Amino acid sequence: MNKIKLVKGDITELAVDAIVNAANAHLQMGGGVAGAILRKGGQSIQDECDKIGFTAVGQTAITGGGNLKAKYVIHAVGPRMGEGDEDNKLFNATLNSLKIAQKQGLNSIAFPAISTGIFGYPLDKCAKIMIKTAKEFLAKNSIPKEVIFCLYDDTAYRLFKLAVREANVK
Ligand code: AR6
Repeated sequence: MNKIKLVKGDITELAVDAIVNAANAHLQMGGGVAGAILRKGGQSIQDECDKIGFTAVGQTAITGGGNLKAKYVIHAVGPRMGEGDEDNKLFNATLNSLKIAQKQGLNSIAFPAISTGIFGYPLDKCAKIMIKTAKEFLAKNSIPKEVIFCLYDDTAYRLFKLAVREANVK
């Protein structure tokens, strides 16, 4: 059965088919998750991003995983707080990551809490939207089999745990 799992820690350490990068529309890997991916995965990931160029907010692009344990990186462009229509854009960024994983036949995908760092989106709302989106996708689709949410600190972990409970995910 396909399922949702929560872990605490550094997403760049996960040996999954794909980790999701909290990207910007120009696919320039800056700080936060993107910076950690670039440091550990290497320049080849940024080079692939440069070839792709622009990706609109709510959309995704996929590259190899470079030196990471993950085979691929899915670059999901989340909203910047204040730009408008943030909830819907975060929903789309999550949904399109799942869709691209499905299209590539990837069994396991790990998400960070998209937009909740440098982009300033509130963690509690992020948890609700991302968990609900994943739950609904998994109910209708058999791939990916496992969706992991990798949370960086205790607060994020607690809020995602709460969202899972509220969404009644087993
Ligand atoms: N593993 C898991 N989660 C992490 C890690 C990590 N190694 N590092 C940070 N987080 P952010 P955004 C958490 O800022 O808000 C970059 O410059 C962090 O605590 O990575 O979408 C990009 O290039 C937070 O909860 O992403 C973009 O320009 C969450 O991951 C921009 O930042 C997301 O924080 C994207 O900003």
